[in-house]
Amino acid sequence: MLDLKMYIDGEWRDSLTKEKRDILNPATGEIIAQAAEGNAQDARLAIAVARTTFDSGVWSELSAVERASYLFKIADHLEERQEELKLLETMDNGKPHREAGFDVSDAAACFRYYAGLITKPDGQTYAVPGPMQSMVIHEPVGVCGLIVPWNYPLLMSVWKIAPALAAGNTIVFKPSEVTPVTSVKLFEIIEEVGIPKGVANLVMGSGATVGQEISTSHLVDKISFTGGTKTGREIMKAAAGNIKNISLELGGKSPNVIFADADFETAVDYALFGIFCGTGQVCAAGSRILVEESIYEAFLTRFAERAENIRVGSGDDPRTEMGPLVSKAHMEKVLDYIEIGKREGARLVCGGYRMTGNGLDQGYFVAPTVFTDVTSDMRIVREEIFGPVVTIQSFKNEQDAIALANDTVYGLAGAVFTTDGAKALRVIKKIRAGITWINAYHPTFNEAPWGGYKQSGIGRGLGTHGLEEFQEVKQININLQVEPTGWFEN
Ligand code: TXE
Repeated sequence: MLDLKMYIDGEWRDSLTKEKRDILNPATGEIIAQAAEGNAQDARLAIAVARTTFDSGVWSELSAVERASYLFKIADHLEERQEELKLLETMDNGKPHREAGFDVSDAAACFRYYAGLITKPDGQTYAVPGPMQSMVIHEPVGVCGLIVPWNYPLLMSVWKIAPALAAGNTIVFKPSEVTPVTSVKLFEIIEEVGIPKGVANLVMGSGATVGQEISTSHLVDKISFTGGTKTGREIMKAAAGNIKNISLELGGKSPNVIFADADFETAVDYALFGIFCGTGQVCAAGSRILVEESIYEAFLTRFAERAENIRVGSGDDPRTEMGPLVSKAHMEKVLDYIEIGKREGARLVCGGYRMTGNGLDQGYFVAPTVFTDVTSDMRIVREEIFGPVVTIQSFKNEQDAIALANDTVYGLAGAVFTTDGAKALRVIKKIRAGITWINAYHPTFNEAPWGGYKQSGIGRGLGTHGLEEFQEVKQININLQVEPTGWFEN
Protein backbone atom coordinates (compact mmCIF):
# COMPACT_ATOMS: atom_id res chain seq x y z
CA MET A 1 0.00 0.00 0.00
CA LEU A 2 1.30 3.43 -0.94
CA ASP A 3 1.90 5.98 1.79
CA LEU A 4 1.40 9.42 0.23
CA LYS A 5 2.89 12.44 1.92
CA MET A 6 2.63 16.15 1.24
CA TYR A 7 5.63 18.06 -0.10
CA ILE A 8 6.18 21.43 1.56
CA ASP A 9 9.40 23.47 1.54
CA GLY A 10 11.29 20.55 0.01
CA GLU A 11 10.23 18.07 2.70
CA TRP A 12 7.86 15.12 2.66
CA ARG A 13 5.42 15.47 5.52
CA ASP A 14 2.34 13.99 7.07
CA SER A 15 -0.40 16.47 7.84
CA LEU A 16 -0.18 18.37 11.11
CA THR A 17 -3.03 16.28 12.51
CA LYS A 18 -1.47 13.03 11.14
CA GLU A 19 -4.85 12.22 9.63
CA LYS A 20 -4.96 9.93 6.58
CA ARG A 21 -7.44 9.31 3.81
CA ASP A 22 -7.98 5.96 2.09
CA ILE A 23 -7.54 6.05 -1.67
CA LEU A 24 -9.54 3.41 -3.56
CA ASN A 25 -9.18 1.61 -6.87
CA PRO A 26 -12.53 2.30 -8.60
CA ALA A 27 -12.40 -0.97 -10.51
CA THR A 28 -12.23 -3.09 -7.37
CA GLY A 29 -13.09 -0.88 -4.41
CA GLU A 30 -9.75 -1.88 -2.82
CA ILE A 31 -7.64 0.54 -0.82
CA ILE A 32 -4.48 1.24 -2.80
CA ALA A 33 -3.00 4.11 -0.80
CA GLN A 34 -3.26 6.21 2.30
CA ALA A 35 -2.83 9.89 1.73
CA ALA A 36 -1.91 12.54 4.28
CA GLU A 37 -5.11 14.48 4.87
CA GLY A 38 -4.16 18.13 5.21
CA ASN A 39 -6.36 20.91 6.47
CA ALA A 40 -6.33 24.71 6.44
CA GLN A 41 -3.27 24.85 8.72
CA ASP A 42 -1.21 22.69 6.39
CA ALA A 43 -2.31 24.87 3.51
CA ARG A 44 -1.29 28.01 5.40
CA LEU A 45 2.15 26.55 5.99
CA ALA A 46 2.62 25.76 2.30
CA ILE A 47 1.32 29.18 1.27
CA ALA A 48 3.74 30.95 3.62
CA VAL A 49 6.63 28.94 2.18
CA ALA A 50 5.58 29.67 -1.40
CA ARG A 51 5.28 33.37 -0.55
CA THR A 52 8.74 33.64 1.03
CA THR A 53 10.28 31.61 -1.78
CA PHE A 54 8.69 33.75 -4.46
CA ASP A 55 9.77 36.97 -2.79
CA SER A 56 13.34 35.66 -2.45
CA GLY A 57 13.65 35.52 -6.25
CA VAL A 58 15.33 32.11 -6.09
CA TRP A 59 13.10 30.90 -8.92
CA SER A 60 11.62 33.98 -10.58
CA GLU A 61 15.04 35.54 -11.06
CA LEU A 62 16.62 32.51 -12.67
CA SER A 63 17.06 32.97 -16.40
CA ALA A 64 14.35 31.46 -18.55
CA VAL A 65 16.90 29.01 -19.94
CA GLU A 66 17.74 27.78 -16.45
CA ARG A 67 14.09 27.30 -15.51
CA ALA A 68 13.52 25.55 -18.83
CA SER A 69 16.36 23.12 -18.15
CA TYR A 70 14.54 21.88 -15.03
CA LEU A 71 11.32 21.44 -16.99
CA PHE A 72 13.07 19.46 -19.72
CA LYS A 73 14.46 17.16 -17.01
CA ILE A 74 10.98 16.67 -15.53
CA ALA A 75 9.77 15.61 -18.99
CA ASP A 76 12.63 13.10 -19.27
CA HIS A 77 11.86 11.63 -15.85
CA LEU A 78 8.15 11.36 -16.67
CA GLU A 79 9.05 9.34 -19.74
CA GLU A 80 11.49 7.15 -17.82
CA ARG A 81 8.74 6.38 -15.32
CA GLN A 82 5.98 6.14 -17.94
CA GLU A 83 5.10 2.51 -17.27
CA GLU A 84 4.90 2.98 -13.49
CA LEU A 85 2.85 6.18 -13.84
CA LYS A 86 0.48 4.57 -16.31
CA LEU A 87 -0.23 1.65 -13.97
CA LEU A 88 -0.75 3.98 -11.01
CA GLU A 89 -3.09 6.27 -12.95
CA THR A 90 -5.23 3.30 -13.92
CA MET A 91 -5.30 2.05 -10.33
CA ASP A 92 -6.26 5.44 -8.97
CA ASN A 93 -8.63 6.83 -11.58
CA GLY A 94 -9.79 3.65 -13.33
CA LYS A 95 -9.01 4.75 -16.88
CA PRO A 96 -7.82 2.02 -19.28
CA HIS A 97 -4.07 1.65 -19.75
CA ARG A 98 -4.14 3.06 -23.25
CA GLU A 99 -5.72 6.31 -21.98
CA ALA A 100 -3.37 6.50 -18.99
CA GLY A 101 -0.31 5.89 -21.18
CA PHE A 102 -1.42 8.66 -23.49
CA ASP A 103 -1.81 11.03 -20.53
CA VAL A 104 1.75 10.38 -19.36
CA SER A 105 3.24 11.06 -22.83
CA ASP A 106 1.13 14.17 -23.13
CA ALA A 107 2.28 15.35 -19.71
CA ALA A 108 5.94 15.03 -20.76
CA ALA A 109 5.19 16.87 -24.01
CA CYS A 110 3.48 19.65 -22.08
CA PHE A 111 6.58 20.24 -19.92
CA ARG A 112 8.72 20.35 -23.08
CA TYR A 113 6.31 22.75 -24.77
CA TYR A 114 6.50 25.29 -21.92
CA ALA A 115 10.25 24.77 -21.45
CA GLY A 116 10.64 25.74 -25.09
CA LEU A 117 8.10 28.55 -25.06
CA ILE A 118 9.56 30.42 -22.10
CA THR A 119 12.84 30.99 -23.96
CA LYS A 120 11.20 32.34 -27.12
CA PRO A 121 10.92 36.02 -28.11
CA ASP A 122 8.50 37.82 -25.85
CA GLY A 123 7.12 41.29 -25.17
CA GLN A 124 6.39 44.27 -27.38
CA THR A 125 7.77 47.72 -28.04
CA TYR A 126 5.62 50.70 -28.97
CA ALA A 127 6.40 53.75 -31.09
CA VAL A 128 4.83 56.25 -28.69
CA PRO A 129 4.79 60.07 -29.06
CA GLY A 130 7.47 62.24 -27.50
CA PRO A 131 11.01 61.36 -26.67
CA MET A 132 9.91 58.10 -25.11
CA GLN A 133 10.38 54.45 -25.77
CA SER A 134 7.67 52.18 -24.45
CA MET A 135 7.91 48.45 -24.02
CA VAL A 136 5.98 45.60 -22.46
CA ILE A 137 7.43 42.66 -20.61
CA HIS A 138 5.92 39.68 -18.82
CA GLU A 139 6.58 38.87 -15.19
CA PRO A 140 5.37 36.01 -12.98
CA VAL A 141 2.12 36.61 -11.11
CA GLY A 142 3.62 35.41 -7.81
CA VAL A 143 2.22 32.65 -5.63
CA CYS A 144 -0.18 30.48 -7.62
CA GLY A 145 -2.77 28.18 -6.06
CA LEU A 146 -3.44 25.28 -8.41
CA ILE A 147 -6.48 23.12 -7.75
CA VAL A 148 -7.26 20.17 -10.00
CA PRO A 149 -9.94 17.48 -10.37
CA TRP A 150 -9.83 13.70 -10.58
CA ASN A 151 -10.62 12.94 -14.23
CA TYR A 152 -7.07 13.46 -15.54
CA PRO A 153 -5.10 13.44 -12.29
CA LEU A 154 -1.62 13.71 -13.83
CA LEU A 155 -2.43 15.65 -16.97
CA MET A 156 -4.54 18.35 -15.32
CA SER A 157 -1.74 18.85 -12.78
CA VAL A 158 0.80 19.28 -15.55
CA TRP A 159 -1.37 21.66 -17.59
CA LYS A 160 -1.08 24.04 -14.64
CA ILE A 161 2.29 23.22 -13.07
CA ALA A 162 4.32 23.39 -16.31
CA PRO A 163 3.29 26.93 -17.37
CA ALA A 164 3.20 28.22 -13.78
CA LEU A 165 6.80 27.12 -13.14
CA ALA A 166 7.99 28.14 -16.60
CA ALA A 167 6.74 31.68 -15.95
CA GLY A 168 8.71 31.89 -12.67
CA ASN A 169 5.92 31.53 -10.12
CA THR A 170 5.94 29.50 -6.94
CA ILE A 171 3.04 27.13 -6.45
CA VAL A 172 0.76 25.58 -3.87
CA PHE A 173 -0.82 22.63 -5.59
CA LYS A 174 -3.85 20.63 -4.45
CA PRO A 175 -4.80 17.42 -6.23
CA SER A 176 -8.28 15.99 -5.98
CA GLU A 177 -8.68 14.15 -2.69
CA VAL A 178 -10.01 11.22 -4.75
CA THR A 179 -6.93 10.77 -6.99
CA PRO A 180 -3.70 12.13 -5.51
CA VAL A 181 -1.36 9.26 -6.47
CA THR A 182 0.29 10.40 -9.71
CA SER A 183 0.63 14.00 -8.59
CA VAL A 184 2.64 12.80 -5.58
CA LYS A 185 4.86 10.92 -8.06
CA LEU A 186 5.19 14.10 -10.11
CA PHE A 187 6.41 15.94 -7.01
CA GLU A 188 8.95 13.17 -6.45
CA ILE A 189 10.25 14.02 -9.90
CA ILE A 190 10.21 17.74 -9.11
CA GLU A 191 12.43 16.93 -6.12
CA GLU A 192 14.68 14.60 -8.15
CA VAL A 193 15.47 17.23 -10.78
CA GLY A 194 16.47 19.67 -8.03
CA ILE A 195 13.93 22.48 -8.32
CA PRO A 196 14.79 24.77 -5.36
CA LYS A 197 12.90 23.92 -2.20
CA GLY A 198 9.81 25.98 -1.52
CA VAL A 199 9.10 26.61 -5.22
CA ALA A 200 6.65 23.75 -5.67
CA ASN A 201 4.49 22.70 -2.72
CA LEU A 202 1.91 19.93 -2.58
CA VAL A 203 -0.92 19.92 -0.05
CA MET A 204 -3.53 17.17 0.02
CA GLY A 205 -6.97 17.34 1.56
CA SER A 206 -10.53 18.29 0.86
CA GLY A 207 -11.76 21.23 -1.18
CA ALA A 208 -13.70 22.61 1.75
CA THR A 209 -10.55 22.93 3.89
CA VAL A 210 -7.34 23.04 1.85
CA GLY A 211 -8.98 24.29 -1.36
CA GLN A 212 -10.91 26.97 0.48
CA GLU A 213 -7.78 28.20 2.32
CA ILE A 214 -5.79 28.46 -0.90
CA SER A 215 -8.64 30.35 -2.57
CA THR A 216 -9.10 32.74 0.34
CA SER A 217 -5.51 33.47 1.44
CA HIS A 218 -4.30 36.98 0.80
CA LEU A 219 -0.78 35.63 0.32
CA VAL A 220 -1.87 33.85 -2.85
CA ASP A 221 -1.87 36.01 -6.00
CA LYS A 222 -3.59 33.67 -8.39
CA ILE A 223 -5.91 30.70 -8.47
CA SER A 224 -6.03 28.34 -11.40
CA PHE A 225 -8.84 25.85 -10.98
CA THR A 226 -10.30 23.01 -13.02
CA GLY A 227 -13.46 21.37 -11.76
CA GLY A 228 -17.21 21.76 -11.53
CA THR A 229 -19.00 25.06 -12.22
CA LYS A 230 -20.54 25.07 -8.75
CA THR A 231 -17.10 24.86 -7.12
CA GLY A 232 -15.78 27.46 -9.57
CA ARG A 233 -18.42 29.88 -8.34
CA GLU A 234 -17.36 29.31 -4.72
CA ILE A 235 -13.72 29.82 -5.61
CA MET A 236 -14.55 33.12 -7.32
CA LYS A 237 -16.24 34.32 -4.16
CA ALA A 238 -13.36 33.17 -1.95
CA ALA A 239 -10.83 34.78 -4.29
CA ALA A 240 -12.58 38.15 -4.20
CA GLY A 241 -10.99 39.19 -0.88
CA ASN A 242 -7.67 40.16 -2.39
CA ILE A 243 -8.91 40.39 -5.99
CA LYS A 244 -6.98 37.31 -7.07
CA ASN A 245 -6.16 36.73 -10.66
CA ILE A 246 -8.34 33.69 -11.53
CA SER A 247 -8.48 31.11 -14.27
CA LEU A 248 -11.37 28.66 -14.21
CA GLU A 249 -11.90 25.65 -16.44
CA LEU A 250 -15.33 24.36 -15.56
CA GLY A 251 -18.06 22.08 -16.78
CA GLY A 252 -19.73 21.61 -20.12
CA LYS A 253 -22.70 20.16 -21.97
CA SER A 254 -21.16 20.23 -25.37
CA PRO A 255 -23.08 19.78 -28.64
CA ASN A 256 -21.94 17.43 -31.37
CA VAL A 257 -23.82 18.45 -34.53
CA ILE A 258 -24.14 15.84 -37.27
CA PHE A 259 -25.52 16.81 -40.66
CA ALA A 260 -27.02 14.36 -43.15
CA ASP A 261 -24.15 14.91 -45.59
CA ALA A 262 -21.51 13.85 -43.04
CA ASP A 263 -19.37 10.79 -43.59
CA PHE A 264 -21.73 8.55 -41.64
CA GLU A 265 -19.33 6.02 -40.10
CA THR A 266 -16.81 8.73 -39.18
CA ALA A 267 -19.53 10.73 -37.45
CA VAL A 268 -20.79 7.70 -35.49
CA ASP A 269 -17.25 6.75 -34.53
CA TYR A 270 -16.24 10.18 -33.25
CA ALA A 271 -19.59 10.64 -31.53
CA LEU A 272 -18.90 7.44 -29.55
CA PHE A 273 -15.38 8.63 -28.75
CA GLY A 274 -16.74 12.08 -27.86
CA ILE A 275 -18.93 10.76 -25.05
CA PHE A 276 -17.53 7.41 -23.93
CA CYS A 277 -13.79 8.18 -23.88
CA GLY A 278 -12.81 8.71 -20.24
CA THR A 279 -16.15 7.08 -19.29
CA GLY A 280 -17.74 10.42 -20.10
CA GLN A 281 -15.82 12.08 -17.27
CA VAL A 282 -14.34 14.66 -19.60
CA CYS A 283 -15.19 18.35 -19.38
CA ALA A 284 -15.33 18.65 -23.17
CA ALA A 285 -17.41 15.46 -23.66
CA GLY A 286 -19.85 15.57 -26.56
CA SER A 287 -22.78 14.82 -24.31
CA ARG A 288 -25.52 16.25 -26.55
CA ILE A 289 -25.60 14.70 -30.00
CA LEU A 290 -27.72 16.65 -32.48
CA VAL A 291 -28.53 14.80 -35.70
CA GLU A 292 -30.23 16.04 -38.87
CA GLU A 293 -33.74 14.62 -39.19
CA SER A 294 -33.21 12.61 -42.38
CA ILE A 295 -30.45 10.42 -40.86
CA TYR A 296 -31.66 10.48 -37.27
CA GLU A 297 -33.13 6.94 -37.16
CA ALA A 298 -30.19 5.37 -38.96
CA PHE A 299 -27.73 7.23 -36.72
CA LEU A 300 -29.53 6.28 -33.52
CA THR A 301 -29.63 2.59 -34.49
CA ARG A 302 -25.97 2.42 -35.48
CA PHE A 303 -24.79 4.49 -32.50
CA ALA A 304 -26.70 2.39 -29.96
CA GLU A 305 -25.54 -0.84 -31.58
CA ARG A 306 -21.90 0.23 -31.24
CA ALA A 307 -22.39 1.68 -27.75
CA GLU A 308 -23.76 -1.65 -26.53
CA ASN A 309 -20.66 -3.40 -27.85
CA ILE A 310 -18.16 -1.25 -25.99
CA ARG A 311 -16.04 -3.52 -23.79
CA VAL A 312 -16.42 -2.19 -20.25
CA GLY A 313 -14.05 -3.45 -17.60
CA SER A 314 -11.08 -2.90 -15.40
CA GLY A 315 -8.54 -0.50 -16.87
CA ASP A 316 -5.73 -3.00 -16.50
CA ASP A 317 -7.35 -5.52 -18.83
CA PRO A 318 -5.85 -4.76 -22.25
CA ARG A 319 -9.19 -5.53 -23.94
CA THR A 320 -11.03 -2.86 -21.94
CA GLU A 321 -12.35 0.05 -23.95
CA MET A 322 -14.17 1.88 -21.15
CA GLY A 323 -13.31 1.84 -17.45
CA PRO A 324 -15.32 2.47 -14.28
CA LEU A 325 -16.46 5.79 -12.88
CA VAL A 326 -14.01 7.34 -10.48
CA SER A 327 -15.83 6.70 -7.19
CA LYS A 328 -18.92 5.19 -5.65
CA ALA A 329 -20.32 8.64 -4.92
CA HIS A 330 -19.85 9.71 -8.52
CA MET A 331 -21.39 6.48 -9.83
CA GLU A 332 -24.42 7.10 -7.64
CA LYS A 333 -24.72 10.62 -9.01
CA VAL A 334 -24.63 9.30 -12.59
CA LEU A 335 -27.17 6.55 -11.80
CA ASP A 336 -29.40 9.22 -10.24
CA TYR A 337 -29.31 11.21 -13.45
CA ILE A 338 -30.35 8.09 -15.36
CA GLU A 339 -33.39 7.79 -13.09
CA ILE A 340 -34.13 11.49 -13.53
CA GLY A 341 -34.02 11.01 -17.31
CA LYS A 342 -36.50 8.14 -17.13
CA ARG A 343 -38.81 10.12 -14.84
CA GLU A 344 -38.63 13.12 -17.15
CA GLY A 345 -40.00 10.91 -19.95
CA ALA A 346 -36.88 10.46 -22.05
CA ARG A 347 -36.61 7.16 -23.96
CA LEU A 348 -33.75 4.94 -22.78
CA VAL A 349 -32.30 3.33 -25.91
CA CYS A 350 -29.51 1.35 -24.28
CA GLY A 351 -27.55 1.03 -21.05
CA GLY A 352 -28.95 2.80 -18.01
CA TYR A 353 -27.68 0.42 -15.33
CA ARG A 354 -24.76 -0.43 -13.07
CA MET A 355 -22.76 -3.29 -14.54
CA THR A 356 -22.10 -6.32 -12.36
CA GLY A 357 -20.90 -9.90 -12.89
CA ASN A 358 -17.70 -10.89 -14.70
CA GLY A 359 -15.57 -9.48 -11.90
CA LEU A 360 -17.21 -6.03 -11.99
CA ASP A 361 -19.26 -6.35 -8.78
CA GLN A 362 -16.95 -4.37 -6.51
CA GLY A 363 -16.23 -1.62 -9.06
CA TYR A 364 -18.18 1.44 -10.17
CA PHE A 365 -19.18 0.44 -13.68
CA VAL A 366 -22.09 1.99 -15.58
CA ALA A 367 -23.09 0.77 -19.04
CA PRO A 368 -22.86 3.17 -22.00
CA THR A 369 -26.23 4.87 -21.86
CA VAL A 370 -28.19 6.53 -24.66
CA PHE A 371 -31.34 8.60 -24.23
CA THR A 372 -33.49 9.99 -26.98
CA ASP A 373 -36.93 11.64 -27.35
CA VAL A 374 -35.63 14.33 -25.04
CA THR A 375 -36.68 17.95 -24.81
CA SER A 376 -34.44 20.91 -24.17
CA ASP A 377 -35.90 21.57 -20.73
CA MET A 378 -35.00 18.15 -19.33
CA ARG A 379 -32.30 18.05 -16.67
CA ILE A 380 -30.43 15.32 -18.53
CA VAL A 381 -30.12 17.72 -21.46
CA ARG A 382 -29.25 20.79 -19.41
CA GLU A 383 -26.97 19.53 -16.62
CA GLU A 384 -23.49 18.08 -16.77
CA ILE A 385 -23.77 14.38 -15.89
CA PHE A 386 -20.05 13.64 -16.29
CA GLY A 387 -20.57 9.98 -17.04
CA PRO A 388 -21.24 7.63 -19.98
CA VAL A 389 -24.66 9.10 -20.65
CA VAL A 390 -25.58 10.86 -23.89
CA THR A 391 -28.74 12.41 -25.29
CA ILE A 392 -29.54 12.32 -28.99
CA GLN A 393 -31.88 14.91 -30.49
CA SER A 394 -32.86 15.61 -34.08
CA PHE A 395 -32.82 18.96 -35.86
CA LYS A 396 -34.49 20.23 -39.01
CA ASN A 397 -31.99 22.62 -40.56
CA GLU A 398 -28.85 24.66 -39.98
CA GLN A 399 -30.57 27.41 -37.95
CA ASP A 400 -32.33 24.85 -35.80
CA ALA A 401 -29.02 23.03 -35.17
CA ILE A 402 -27.28 26.24 -34.09
CA ALA A 403 -30.13 27.22 -31.78
CA LEU A 404 -30.14 23.79 -30.09
CA ALA A 405 -26.35 23.74 -29.85
CA ASN A 406 -26.29 27.09 -28.05
CA ASP A 407 -29.24 26.36 -25.78
CA THR A 408 -27.04 25.80 -22.74
CA VAL A 409 -25.44 27.81 -19.95
CA TYR A 410 -22.14 26.17 -20.86
CA GLY A 411 -19.77 26.95 -23.71
CA LEU A 412 -16.80 24.67 -23.46
CA ALA A 413 -16.68 22.60 -26.64
CA GLY A 414 -18.59 21.57 -29.75
CA ALA A 415 -18.20 19.78 -33.06
CA VAL A 416 -19.78 19.69 -36.51
CA PHE A 417 -19.78 16.79 -38.95
CA THR A 418 -20.48 17.58 -42.61
CA THR A 419 -18.71 17.27 -45.95
CA ASP A 420 -19.77 20.82 -46.86
CA GLY A 421 -16.73 22.91 -45.89
CA ALA A 422 -18.48 26.27 -45.97
CA LYS A 423 -21.35 25.01 -43.84
CA ALA A 424 -18.93 23.45 -41.36
CA LEU A 425 -17.14 26.73 -40.76
CA ARG A 426 -20.37 28.74 -40.77
CA VAL A 427 -21.87 26.58 -38.04
CA ILE A 428 -18.69 26.29 -35.95
CA LYS A 429 -18.37 30.08 -35.93
CA LYS A 430 -21.91 30.35 -34.56
CA ILE A 431 -21.34 27.88 -31.74
CA ARG A 432 -20.56 29.80 -28.55
CA ALA A 433 -17.75 27.60 -27.29
CA GLY A 434 -13.99 27.79 -26.86
CA ILE A 435 -12.89 24.37 -28.16
CA THR A 436 -14.32 23.11 -31.43
CA TRP A 437 -13.73 20.46 -34.04
CA ILE A 438 -14.85 19.91 -37.61
CA ASN A 439 -15.25 16.23 -38.57
CA ALA A 440 -13.48 15.15 -35.37
CA TYR A 441 -14.02 15.11 -31.62
CA HIS A 442 -11.53 15.41 -28.76
CA PRO A 443 -8.06 15.83 -30.29
CA THR A 444 -6.31 18.21 -27.87
CA PHE A 445 -2.99 19.92 -28.42
CA ASN A 446 -0.49 21.47 -26.04
CA GLU A 447 -0.11 24.25 -28.63
CA ALA A 448 -3.78 25.35 -28.68
CA PRO A 449 -5.76 27.25 -26.02
CA TRP A 450 -8.18 25.23 -23.88
CA GLY A 451 -11.15 26.81 -22.12
CA GLY A 452 -14.71 27.91 -22.40
CA TYR A 453 -17.28 30.62 -22.94
CA LYS A 454 -20.21 31.36 -20.63
CA GLN A 455 -20.35 29.26 -17.45
CA SER A 456 -17.59 26.96 -18.68
CA GLY A 457 -14.99 29.27 -17.26
CA ILE A 458 -12.61 32.17 -17.48
CA GLY A 459 -9.26 32.18 -19.25
CA ARG A 460 -7.44 29.53 -21.25
CA GLY A 461 -5.02 26.75 -20.45
CA LEU A 462 -2.33 25.44 -22.82
CA GLY A 463 -0.63 27.19 -25.71
CA THR A 464 0.73 30.71 -25.43
CA HIS A 465 -2.53 31.78 -23.75
CA GLY A 466 -1.90 29.19 -21.03
CA LEU A 467 1.46 30.78 -20.23
CA GLU A 468 -0.01 34.28 -20.16
CA GLU A 469 -2.51 33.14 -17.52
CA PHE A 470 0.50 32.84 -15.19
CA GLN A 471 2.08 36.15 -16.12
CA GLU A 472 1.57 39.79 -15.29
CA VAL A 473 2.00 42.38 -18.02
CA LYS A 474 4.20 45.37 -17.27
CA GLN A 475 4.71 48.46 -19.38
CA ILE A 476 8.05 50.22 -19.05
CA ASN A 477 8.29 53.75 -20.40
CA ILE A 478 11.79 55.11 -20.89
CA ASN A 479 12.48 58.82 -21.25
CA LEU A 480 15.04 59.34 -24.00
CA GLN A 481 15.55 63.03 -23.17
CA VAL A 482 16.37 63.31 -19.50
CA GLU A 483 15.46 66.93 -18.63
CA PRO A 484 12.71 68.70 -16.55
CA THR A 485 9.27 68.99 -18.12
CA GLY A 486 8.72 72.70 -17.30
CA TRP A 487 5.03 71.90 -16.47
CA PHE A 488 5.15 73.91 -13.21
CA GLU A 489 6.78 77.34 -13.35
CA ASN A 490 8.13 77.43 -9.77
O1 TXE B 1 -15.65 18.42 -8.45
P1 TXE B 1 -15.07 19.67 -7.72
P2 TXE B 1 -16.45 17.16 -7.89
C1 TXE B 1 -17.88 18.50 -12.59
C2 TXE B 1 -18.68 17.27 -12.90
C3 TXE B 1 -18.80 16.60 -11.59
C4 TXE B 1 -18.96 17.81 -10.69
C5 TXE B 1 -18.62 17.58 -9.25
O2 TXE B 1 -19.94 17.64 -13.37
O3 TXE B 1 -19.89 15.75 -11.49
O4 TXE B 1 -18.07 18.75 -11.22
O5 TXE B 1 -17.38 16.90 -9.13
C6 TXE B 1 -11.67 21.04 -5.13
N1 TXE B 1 -12.66 25.49 -2.75
N2 TXE B 1 -16.47 18.33 -12.85
O6 TXE B 1 -17.29 17.48 -6.71
O7 TXE B 1 -15.69 19.87 -6.40
C7 TXE B 1 -11.71 19.54 -4.95
O8 TXE B 1 -11.10 19.16 -3.75
C8 TXE B 1 -11.55 25.10 -3.41
C9 TXE B 1 -15.98 18.90 -14.08
O9 TXE B 1 -15.48 16.07 -7.72
O10 TXE B 1 -15.13 20.76 -8.70
C10 TXE B 1 -10.95 19.08 -6.19
O11 TXE B 1 -9.56 19.19 -5.98
N3 TXE B 1 -11.45 23.89 -3.99
C11 TXE B 1 -14.53 18.90 -14.17
C12 TXE B 1 -11.38 20.10 -7.24
O12 TXE B 1 -11.90 21.21 -6.51
C13 TXE B 1 -12.48 23.05 -3.92
C14 TXE B 1 -13.74 17.91 -13.47
C15 TXE B 1 -12.45 19.62 -8.20
O13 TXE B 1 -13.56 19.19 -7.47
C16 TXE B 1 -13.67 23.42 -3.24
C17 TXE B 1 -14.35 17.44 -12.24
C18 TXE B 1 -13.72 24.70 -2.65
N4 TXE B 1 -14.80 25.14 -2.00
C19 TXE B 1 -15.68 17.64 -11.99
N5 TXE B 1 -14.54 22.38 -3.34
C20 TXE B 1 -13.89 19.43 -15.40
N6 TXE B 1 -14.11 20.69 -15.76
O14 TXE B 1 -13.12 18.73 -16.05
C21 TXE B 1 -13.92 21.40 -4.04
N7 TXE B 1 -12.67 21.80 -4.37
